[in-house]
Amino acid sequence: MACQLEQYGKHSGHMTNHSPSIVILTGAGISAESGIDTFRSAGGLWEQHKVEDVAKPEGFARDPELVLGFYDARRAALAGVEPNAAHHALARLAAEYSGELLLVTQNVDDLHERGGSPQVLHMHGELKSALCQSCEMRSAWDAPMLEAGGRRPKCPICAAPSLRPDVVWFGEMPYQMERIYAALSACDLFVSIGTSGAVYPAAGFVQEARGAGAATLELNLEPSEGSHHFAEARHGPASQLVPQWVGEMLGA
Ligand code: BJW
Repeated sequence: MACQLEQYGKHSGHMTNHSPSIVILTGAGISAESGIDTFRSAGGLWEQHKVEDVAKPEGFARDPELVLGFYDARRAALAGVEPNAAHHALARLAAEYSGELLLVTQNVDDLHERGGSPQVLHMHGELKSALCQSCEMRSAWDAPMLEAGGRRPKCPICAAPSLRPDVVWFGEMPYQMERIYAALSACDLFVSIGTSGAVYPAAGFVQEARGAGAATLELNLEPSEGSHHFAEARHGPASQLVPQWVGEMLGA
């Protein structure tokens, strides 16, 4: 472990005698080998649906049934997929690493949690959460939001039939940004896993961390749009790269 931590410490203005603090950002690529479609790959979600139809508030206002059906199908599909070696490796890191670790995911699936990660910050929301547009409260949700005959289920809190998926669409503010930026400005190492770097503000995290003196590492199938911002980049499947990197960090 010492060797790997010293390597990151060398770059870091924050490095003292403590274990380096790490911020990890994950994207759709980490769940690809579990069988969940990414967005921008060939055959990915944006080839099957127009972004403006299903991932913008205006699309939901125009055709709520289309959007609810899109998210109902993705929520139902979670029952048929399992976390892969990359999710399990990050859970192992959380359990065995002595320094501070913040796991931020852009993913709305629950594979980090099911892989054993104890704390996951879902900056783009979660499929298994409903947001009521009447009372603005959130509820755990594992059922369809579009029922037979086009009926909409009631909010468990205020009973209005006004639920929407608790996800962040384009033009909306991602969740917990203050906490994320605070962690980025204080971390020694920023690691980005399985994300194309096409969507802000997540795509700007590497520059934020690097500007604050952190070492930066990309683990992705191929160079991302922001690959050149990273001090180090490793390319290949997450199920191989992530366990290997975690092993290096833990010295085993
Ligand atoms: C593998 C692999 C394997 C495959 N192993 N790797 C600045 C500049 C320009 C524009 C903007 C800007 N700031 C804001 C904007 C506007 C906009 C934006 O970014 N637009 C872009 C089109 C340019 N951003 C927003 O509107 C955001 N809000 C916002 O900015 O609020 C204001 C604000 C201001 C200041 C500070 C903070 C906020 C909101 C963005 C919401 C994105 N929502 C979605 C949908 C969520 C719900 C859902 O899931 O349906 O989030 S869109 C979609 O893209 C989803 C994802 O989380 C997100 C990122 O996708 P991701 O994860 O990177 O997936 P892919 O498919 O793109 O890439 C997968 C990668 O994995 C690839 O590289 C593969 O190679 C790799 N891979 N298999 C390892 N086995």
